[in-house]
This record gives sequence, C-alpha cells and structure tokens, in this order.
Amino acid sequence: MGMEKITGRIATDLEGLKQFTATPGDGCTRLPFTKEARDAVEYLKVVMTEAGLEVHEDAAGNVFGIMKGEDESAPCVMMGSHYDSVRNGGDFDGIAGVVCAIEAARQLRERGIAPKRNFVVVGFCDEEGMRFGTGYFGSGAMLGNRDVEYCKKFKDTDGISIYDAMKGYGLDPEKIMDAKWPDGSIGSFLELHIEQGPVLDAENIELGLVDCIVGIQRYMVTVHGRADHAGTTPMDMRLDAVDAATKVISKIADWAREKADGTVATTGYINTVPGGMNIVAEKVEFTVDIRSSNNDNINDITRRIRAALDHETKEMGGSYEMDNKLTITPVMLSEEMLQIMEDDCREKGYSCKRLASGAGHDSLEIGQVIPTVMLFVPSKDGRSHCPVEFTKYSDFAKASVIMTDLAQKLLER
Ligand code: HGY
Ligand code: MN
Ligand code: MN
Repeated sequence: MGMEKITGRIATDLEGLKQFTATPGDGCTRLPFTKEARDAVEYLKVVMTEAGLEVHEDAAGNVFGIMKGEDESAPCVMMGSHYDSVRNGGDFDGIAGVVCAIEAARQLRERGIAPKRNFVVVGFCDEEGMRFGTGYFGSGAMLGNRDVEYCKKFKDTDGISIYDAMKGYGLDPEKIMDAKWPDGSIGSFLELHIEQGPVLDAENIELGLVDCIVGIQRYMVTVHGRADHAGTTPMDMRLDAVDAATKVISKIADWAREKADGTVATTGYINTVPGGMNIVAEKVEFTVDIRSSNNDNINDITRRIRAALDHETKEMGGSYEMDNKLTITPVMLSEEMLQIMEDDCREKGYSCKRLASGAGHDSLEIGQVIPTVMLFVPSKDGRSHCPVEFTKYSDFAKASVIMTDLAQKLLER
C-alpha cells in the first residue's frame, strides 16, 4: 500500500476527530466521561468497523476493535493509545496512536496475513488523569488495577467522583472489575505516540525507539490557614496559607534541577480559597507532578516537600494534607521488540534513535506487567499539551508501517 494512501487515511481520521472538543478553536479538550468522549468513541467505532474489526466498549469506557486470529485463546497482540486529552491540548496526543492502530489493522488485512492470534486495537478512556488528577484509568482498569473504591475516592474540581461521572456517562461503576482482562491474555502491547518533547525534531530524526518511560508521583497538597481581613490583621497574627504554601512551592523546581539527570517537578495547578484580594487565604490547594527515570529521586523530592510543609505549616500555625493521586515506577520497554523495529528502520532507511520518554503513557502502566514497546514521531518544536502541538501526517504513516511490520511478526509466531 502506497505511503500517500496511508497518509491520507490517517489524515482523514485525525481531521474527523478534531471536532470532538469542548473548546473549539482553543485546542482539544476531551475529558473522560463527557459528551466529547462519547462522540469520539462513536466515531472510532465506525472507523474500526469499516476496517473490519469487531468492536466493543468495556465497563471502564475503553473501546476495542478485534481482528480474530487462528487461535483466539492465544495471548493477543494489542496496539493503541488513549482518546482523552488534557484541557486545551493538541490534536495528536493519544488519539493519533489509536488512529494508527486502526491503520495497522487495515495494512495487516491488505497484506493478507493470517494472524495466529488476535490483533486488538484499543482506545483508552482516561490516560491523562486531567479531570480527576489521577492517570492511566482505562489501561489500569484493563489490568484489574482500578476498583469501585478507587472510583469513589477520586473527584474532579466540581466534586464529581469517577463513580458518578461513569454513571452519568451510562456505565455501571459497580462493574468496573469486568474491564479486567484475564492474566496472560495480552501477549504484547504496542503504542505509537508523538514524542511531546524536542529531541527528534531538533536532531531531524524520523522515529524514536522508546527504551524507558519515567516513573511519576502526583499529589494534591492542601494547606490550611485562616481567613482574615487583609487590612486589619497584623502580619504576626496571620495564618496565611498562601505565604506558607508558596515558601514550599518555590523550592520544588530547584530540588528537581539539583538532580541534574532529567528529573522534573511541576506545580501545574494552584487554587486559593476564598480567593479574594482583600482576604488572607484560608486554604491553598496545589498539585505536584514529579518524574524521573531514577525512582529514588522521586522519593527524595516527595520527602523534601513533606518536610518543608511540616516546617512552614508549623511556623504558620496551620496544617496540611498531601494526598497521593498517582505513584508509578519507571519502566524499561521490550528490548526484543525495540531491536525488531530498529532493524526495520535501518532496512527502510528511516533515521531513528533510542530515547527515554519524559511523558507518561498507557504503556507506563501496561509495561509494568506485559512486554511493551513505544514508537515516537517528532513533535514540531517539541511542543505538546497545547493547541500548537503538531506532527506531519506523513510521519505517522512511516511509523504505522514500522509498527505494522512488528505486529505482523508477532502475529505470525
Ligand atoms: O502527563 C503525561 O505525561 C502524559 O501526557 N499523560
Ligand atoms: Mn499521551
Ligand atoms: Mn498527554
């Protein structure tokens, strides 16, 4: 199949999916268990069906398309990514991996291969954790790592739990464990994804072979002070939550810089309550997202944040909570599958390099227990999680051929 045709099919699907956003004209906002998610899933179901796949949606809101193999009981080859997005994100993060997995199914069919095992395309419902502050909900549910208690525990900023959001979306959260696949039923997981960083674009390299994905810890920190009049309350009588919280926040980035090994730490969300310019803040909520390929670094920064909060809230006379939203260790990806793709790139004359992923992915949770591999395509200027996120459709086409070659090898074993 010519590259033009493959590029055209990927472009058609990604252009078609762009419409499913809550912020048209200002990036892609497709949060889990929303109208935009529902519309995107229905679109994906049509495209999967047209590609000859047997489609179903599971108890968590993940959507699957299955190409049956000779032995349906053999561990399947699964390929895909997530269909949710961050707020005001780009048009490629996650969803391009789902579209390229459907494209791989088309190419496998056009090659007329007789798969010995099922080839399963998947679109996961909530990789970002943008709405509930968590992460990898869909892939975690597929592995049996998300239960009813988890669904009730985590809430969005409107106080809606995953549990209630699922009910509003038409799912039964009491059945979340039905989403678990039997142990051993998934033989390998392949994920094609944009790099979301600057390396491939800056070095003009066509494809990225991901050998490691960083570990991540995420927290929601709440610092409690006391609301007071901003004009009449003397400085030494205040329990100023902003003063205490910012003394901690201002240190976090430097603690990551000191590691000097790619470790990163981000405070992406800060909220003051009641949030009036003439009121001493009663409460401050802020998030922390810490990532490193060295788990000890993550634990060290977490420890330092907790110690600083102990000190500053004691000084202020207030208190704090540091609620863990996600803890996941770094993962090394499949050397065997990386080698197969590396040899294929060399044979086809595609430039490629091995690199670690600073972004988390469904592969991060899946790769903890199943042989997994990721293939990156360049992100223009390294930008992502913003409306200017861009990758050429022809780059996706090249990557889809390499991943289809890998899938074919695995399916013919
Ligand atoms: O946050 C991340 O790294 C990914 O985009 N979910
Ligand atoms: Mn992603
Ligand atoms: Mn993302």
